[in-house]
Amino acid sequence: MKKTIITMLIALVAMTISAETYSYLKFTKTDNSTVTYSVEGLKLTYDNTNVTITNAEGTSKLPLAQVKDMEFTNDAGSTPTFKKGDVNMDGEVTIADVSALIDYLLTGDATGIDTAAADVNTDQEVSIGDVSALIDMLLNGEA
Ligand SMILES: [Ca+2]
Ligand SMILES: [Ca+2]
Repeated sequence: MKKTIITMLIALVAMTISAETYSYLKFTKTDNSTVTYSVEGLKLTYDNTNVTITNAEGTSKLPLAQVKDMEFTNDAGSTPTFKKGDVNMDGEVTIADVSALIDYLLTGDATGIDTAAADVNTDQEVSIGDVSALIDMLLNGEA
């Protein structure tokens, strides 16, 4: 039921994007953290699992189950905590993120997982390929 409401909410926002005069689209997650996206070039798509946010800065995904609210705003708010490869959202990319990513792939449990950050090779899906990409990041000192 909740998912249906969120889906309708997103559909509504997607329809009204062309009429907006705001600079940012802010998502509030179920843990009350927020992510803010510039509306420049903004495009929203969604499926049963994720909402995909594309704008001039790139593409991110949010699990629908984590979306509590979304609104347009002119306030950039807190800097998004998104960091590629920081799967467990502790602010740094370490071997623990490889472990968290593998756990997520095995269990499908996204609790405590940033699935946008987990798409390390940015092919729009979280898969075993991202484990390799994440390990490469760590080995190459790019983390
Ligand atoms: Ca981490
Ligand atoms: Ca990927």
